[in-house]
Amino acid sequence: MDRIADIWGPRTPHARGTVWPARVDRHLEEGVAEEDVERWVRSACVLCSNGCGCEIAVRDGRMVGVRGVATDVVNHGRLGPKGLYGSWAWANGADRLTRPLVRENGRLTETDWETAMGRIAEVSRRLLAEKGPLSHGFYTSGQLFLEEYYTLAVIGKAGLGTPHMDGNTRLCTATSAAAFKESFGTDGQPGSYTDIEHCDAIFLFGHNMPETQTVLWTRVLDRTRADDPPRVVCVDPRRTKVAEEAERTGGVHLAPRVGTNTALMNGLTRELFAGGWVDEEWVGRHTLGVEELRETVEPCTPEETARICGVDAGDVRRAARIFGESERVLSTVLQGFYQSHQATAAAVAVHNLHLLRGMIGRPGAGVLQMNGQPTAQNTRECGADGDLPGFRNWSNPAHVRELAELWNVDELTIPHWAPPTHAMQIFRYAEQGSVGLLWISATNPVVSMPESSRIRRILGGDQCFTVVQDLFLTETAELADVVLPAAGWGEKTGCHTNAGRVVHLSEKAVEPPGEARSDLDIFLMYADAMDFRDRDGAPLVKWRTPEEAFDAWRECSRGRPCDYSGLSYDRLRGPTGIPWPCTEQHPEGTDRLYADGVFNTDPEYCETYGHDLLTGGTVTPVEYRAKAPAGRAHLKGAAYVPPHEEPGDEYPLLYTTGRTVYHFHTRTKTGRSRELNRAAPDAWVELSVPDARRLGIAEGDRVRVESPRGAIEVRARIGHVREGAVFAPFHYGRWDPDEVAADGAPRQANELTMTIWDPVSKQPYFKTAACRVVKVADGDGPAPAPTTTASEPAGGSVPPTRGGPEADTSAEPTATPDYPCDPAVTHEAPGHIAEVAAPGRS
Ligand SMILES: Nc1nc2c(c(=O)[nH]1)N[C@H]1C(S)=C(S)[C@@H](COP(=O)(O)OP(=O)(O)OC[C@H]3O[C@@H](n4cnc5c(=O)[nH]c(N)nc54)[C@H](O)[C@@H]3O)O[C@H]1N2
Ligand SMILES: Nc1nc2c(c(=O)[nH]1)N[C@H]1C(S)=C(S)[C@@H](COP(=O)(O)OP(=O)(O)OC[C@H]3O[C@@H](n4cnc5c(=O)[nH]c(N)nc54)[C@H](O)[C@@H]3O)O[C@H]1N2
Ligand code: SF4
Ligand SMILES: [Mo]
Repeated sequence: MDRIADIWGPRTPHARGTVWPARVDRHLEEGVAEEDVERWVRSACVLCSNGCGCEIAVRDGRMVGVRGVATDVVNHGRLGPKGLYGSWAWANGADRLTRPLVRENGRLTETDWETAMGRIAEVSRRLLAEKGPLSHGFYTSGQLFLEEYYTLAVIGKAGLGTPHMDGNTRLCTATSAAAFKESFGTDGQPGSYTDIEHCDAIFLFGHNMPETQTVLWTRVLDRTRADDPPRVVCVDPRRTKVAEEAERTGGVHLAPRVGTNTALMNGLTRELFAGGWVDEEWVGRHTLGVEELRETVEPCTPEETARICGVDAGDVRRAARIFGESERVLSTVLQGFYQSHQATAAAVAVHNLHLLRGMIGRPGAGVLQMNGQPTAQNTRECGADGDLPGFRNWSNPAHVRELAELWNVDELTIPHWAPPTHAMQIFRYAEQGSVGLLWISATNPVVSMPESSRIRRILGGDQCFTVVQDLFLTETAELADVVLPAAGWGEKTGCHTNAGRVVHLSEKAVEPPGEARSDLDIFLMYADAMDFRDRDGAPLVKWRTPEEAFDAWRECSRGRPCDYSGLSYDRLRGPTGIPWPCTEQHPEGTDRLYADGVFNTDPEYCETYGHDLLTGGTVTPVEYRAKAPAGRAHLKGAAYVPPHEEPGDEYPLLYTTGRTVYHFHTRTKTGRSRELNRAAPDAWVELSVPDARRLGIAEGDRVRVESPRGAIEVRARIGHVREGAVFAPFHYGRWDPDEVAADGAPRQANELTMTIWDPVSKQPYFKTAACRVVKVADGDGPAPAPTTTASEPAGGSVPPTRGGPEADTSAEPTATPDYPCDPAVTHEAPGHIAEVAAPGRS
């Protein structure tokens, strides 16, 4: 089976309330047969937040393929195209970094670890002596392991004492975390993937799940293609595969104007009130703020919503009716909301819909504020995003004290006098030079941060010494002062937690190339070089191995919402990943949160006292305590305000960006997979049919797309984006494995995006800007965009996207095992699920 052509593989439809059948997907390198595989090593895929349980095939000390784990709760054996073709093949690339590099007379030159780390420690010590800890900034990832983040967080917070630490999770799931905190008191995914098996309707808000969590979408398809399908509602300005499924199931496709999500959500919320679908009794018992919310959304009639969003008022009513009349709705939310205008307000509005209907904490009724990156959850819970580890509240002195005791350091060392510095601000400090050492690990900001020309200038300047820790000499590494070669997935051991809170252990399968070292070892090496100590003069970081780091983290998480105390490496070597919280009392983990209708909003327990969603203004501890939330969730709204950059005469179109199924981010892994790269070898932009006609642009023509900040020249796909909007994939930087980019013209989507962020989550807006498009030259064939996805051409004779012979994979149905945390399995009586009452309802 060619899983480039057939992205989701064959269907295994099944009835509501029954377990998703198992099927094992497998792919081996061309020329390697099953019997050639010497070992299968347990792991979980790190090419998206789904975190599918898998095993890595090893032969002659190399990774040569992968297969799904049938007993894993996350994927029931399945893998998607990125997992099959892209998870391991990059590791064998001839261009891996194998030795540290330091800049000598302007050029990066190979050296040994002692020299490279010596140079970092020298700069670090000098800056500490001259300027103190605020001279240090760390920009990390959503792609390392838990053990690595926790170690980095301890070094930053208790060793150095700098608040300037964040992950690229700021670009990714900061809004998810912020929305959880605002509504429920702390971070933590309420829902479960098993909700797919129990729901009557699925709402996808700005989430192109068919391309970005392909295995989760397979799970959805196996319900929507059954005899009793849930209805699908899609909120996306492009006609994605979600939109097609919405049409098939009698749902709705709402295609709002880019940047108007909050207006749409306010319209839907008002309809719940107007339709009498609010569960007043439950709301009274379990929430705060319903009257304020009712007032906020009151002006947002369907007609007003339709006017702002450019959708049909009848469709707004129909979507609200589906939400209002369903007993169990599952909502998922991702970058179409998080990276767009009024991000936190829009994401919180999804919580509001669920709270108003009392639809949270029971099977089928759940929210998945998705993550994107595989380990983004760990960045957040371990505090590598600047938050305090364990979802502790930096403005609660008792929480700071707990950490000081755990780490045996002075409370005053731990930064808590102001909010942690977000990534965009850290780069501002690096631009000004007040951050004199910026340490970047496992992320490629030259391609992935907004306004690329500015990022290149910041990293290329002399005002800040930069360290880059990566697998490859990326566009970012090329600008560094020191480059550290890291071991990647499969070359080191560690844990990560998926978007559904499921924790997996990824075991080391092969040796890293040359002198590359695990990120954990690199951080430990720095801690040693700096000789960080605790209050008693003992080494601050008391672990050496991943397992010891994990055990230290378990202690740190104990008693907090993300409680790992019942987990161990041994337990994670069992048949499946396990969802936190996992404690002695709940050894199998917890499938969904808030089943008792009690939220984490108690002032002594919560992670934040909250913000005004419109302005980002903070709620003070005194104000918060006065509300006496006592475990009730917060209903919070914000009026819609127009985006900062709206189309006008000069830039008449809306510019938005995102992904394609075949590539992961800046392609350092997927660009090195022949199968994946061939399916989407170069950049493009998507235009609507009417816009293309007006501009005289045909499929495959070369076009110049300009915003006030920059320009790109790429080929045009005439496709299914809504009129007035232009969509660009953000994967393509300067690096070009096959040198297919015609003429070296700029093609990086972020040349055009803005330096601007959400007032609450501080997540930058990659999905709102104004642009213009002009034709540069006739095309010599179709755009290099896939035909199998939302990028499908609107017409014409574009050859279908295929993988070819080496893309051959297998998919074997297997007996479906018992998944311990699936409610369809644990409640023995058939039909029991339908009777599970909402918390507090019975
Ligand atoms: N194949 C693949 N999968 C991935 C990744 C990858 O790079 N490639 N990356 C992973 C990561 S880190 C992430 S964060 C996720 C992201 O996963 P998604 O959020 O699903 O992906 P995006 O393409 O960024 O954006 C989703 C949709 O938002 C829509 N959109 C654009 N503007 C707006 C708007 O104003 N309003 C609304 N409602 N929608 C809008 C776009 O049309 C797009 O279809 O994917 C993860 N999975
Ligand atoms: N315009 C636009 N821009 C966007 C987005 C968008 O939708 N539109 N999405 C944003 C989002 S959601 C995200 S998540 C970011 C992603 O942006 P980036 O994080 O910059 O993207 P990646 O290409 O995943 O970069 C990860 C880097 O880590 C390296 N790496 C992988 N594994 C390891 C490891 O184990 N150790 C070390 N040291 N290095 C490793 C890889 O080689 C790669 O260079 O992009 C953001 N930028
Ligand atoms: S869905 Fe995500 S985690 Fe699963 S195989 Fe695909 S890329 Fe990997
Ligand atoms: Mo992301």
